[in-house]
Amino acid sequence: MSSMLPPFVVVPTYHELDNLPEFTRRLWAALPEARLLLVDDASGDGTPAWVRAQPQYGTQLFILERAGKLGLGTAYLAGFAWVIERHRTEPCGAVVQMDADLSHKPEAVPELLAALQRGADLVLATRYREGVRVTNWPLRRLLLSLGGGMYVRTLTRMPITDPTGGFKAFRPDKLATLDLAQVRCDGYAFQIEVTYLAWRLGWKIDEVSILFEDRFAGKSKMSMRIVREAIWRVPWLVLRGKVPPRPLS
Ligand SMILES: Nc1nc2c(ncn2[C@@H]2O[C@H](COP(=O)(O)OP(=O)(O)O)[C@@H](O)[C@H]2O)c(=O)[nH]1
Ligand SMILES: [Mg+2]
Repeated sequence: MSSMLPPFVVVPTYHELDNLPEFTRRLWAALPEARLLLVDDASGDGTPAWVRAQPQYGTQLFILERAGKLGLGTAYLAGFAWVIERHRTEPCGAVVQMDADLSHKPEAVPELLAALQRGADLVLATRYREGVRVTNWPLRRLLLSLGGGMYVRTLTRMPITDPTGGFKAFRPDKLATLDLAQVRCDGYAFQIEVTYLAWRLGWKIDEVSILFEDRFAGKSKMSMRIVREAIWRVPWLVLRGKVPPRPLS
């Protein structure tokens, strides 16, 4: 890890203030140099004020404020664009995406970064490669996630054990070449869409096993709308994939 530039971590937040002190403490304990960008959708819980009161604000901690709840997918797209722009003048070693709720453990980030250093372009944290490594999740959430993964593998043929996961690390130069303007999905499907675009472009994708725990505080923003979106978007992605995605020159 020694030779790697600090990573930039992008975290969309919607009502996650109760998780942020613990999340940031553990992130910087695991990776003292990491930069963190929160993309907050007007949570109304004081997230921006909390961010500005932190000693790391402006050097390691940044916030992108959006006007309202505009969705996880567009939050990531805005965050990626911001980080890639900054990467041009102040390079980072990786772009990491994860939830704020501590389901994705900050302590696992170094393992994702190590896989990038071994040559992967995109590293996916997987809950399902070594059996089922999920704790405290309602059975219906687990079955939905396992069934969703099977659905994605069957339709897309991607050999990925956990294609709906939201904990990933990208090689920044690679992410900068991805045509994110064509991304249409927002919830779970967003995670699938980005991985599918990368896979179709022949990126080297690795999976790293993690233990996933249900969120530390607050409520999930998962909804039936997100499930319905994923159900129809996966075959849609495959059909669109018949036309090869264009890398940006
Ligand atoms: N900015 C923003 N963040 C969101 C939105 N929806 C969810 N999030 C955040 O995205 C992450 C994943 O959402 P979460 O509720 O944990 O989904 P789950 O892990 O599938 O139950 C969390 O950090 C949420 O706060 C949104 O519309 N806008
Ligand atoms: Mg979560």
